[in-house]
Amino acid sequence: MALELYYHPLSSYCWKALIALYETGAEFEPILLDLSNPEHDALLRRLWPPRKFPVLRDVARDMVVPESSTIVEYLAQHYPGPTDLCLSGDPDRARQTRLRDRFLDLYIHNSMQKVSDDALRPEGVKDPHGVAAARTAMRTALEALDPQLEDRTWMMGDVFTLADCSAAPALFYSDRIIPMAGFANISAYLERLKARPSFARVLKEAEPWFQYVPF
Ligand SMILES: N[C@@H](CCC(=O)N[C@@H](CS)C(=O)NCC(=O)O)C(=O)O
Repeated sequence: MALELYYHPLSSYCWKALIALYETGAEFEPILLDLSNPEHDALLRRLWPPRKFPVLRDVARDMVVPESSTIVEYLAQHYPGPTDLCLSGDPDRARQTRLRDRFLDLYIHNSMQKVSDDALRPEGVKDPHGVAAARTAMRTALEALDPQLEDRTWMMGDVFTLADCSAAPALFYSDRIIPMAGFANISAYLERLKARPSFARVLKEAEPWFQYVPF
């Protein structure tokens, strides 16, 4: 198989890569990493020293591609499917897509991660100030995002893009922290995302693992 995805089925950033893989229809071998296993831990460190997944390995092109946004861009460039995920034919729209991707990752997804990571910390080493700041950042970002979605199906309008690959996991898990029911447009958008076949498949495959979500 040309492509290998190093991932975990509960990892929100891995979902972003999986959605893009299912959108493009690129064939790949999923390689599940359990980071409590020292061999898997060492393998991920060798692939990408920051030891974060997802990592895509393109055996055919001898390339290791880390970072979820870069993976989506790589797939759009080298394994494109029916959906133009990065709108690369229109530089202005491509930049706006990337800006939305950055906004979702930096202010919603990473804030959600901060809260969920803290839930895994033992008593005595928790970080309540960091968690409060993350919740504030998340709420501020959601309040800014909600009106933008008023009259559009997807983040960039009618076309499903990188920004939607980013939004799906970020909003799905954030809903457990700040209910999206408080944001009418985001809430309706999240339902559209869940019904999108690529994301519905990711969720179905993650189902057996949901019991391990710590928050
Ligand atoms: N900026 C990275 C973030 C990746 C990331 O945070 N991955 C998490 C899982 S969602 C991870 O590898 N966690 C393992 C750990 O930190 O132990 C990306 O976009 O891929």
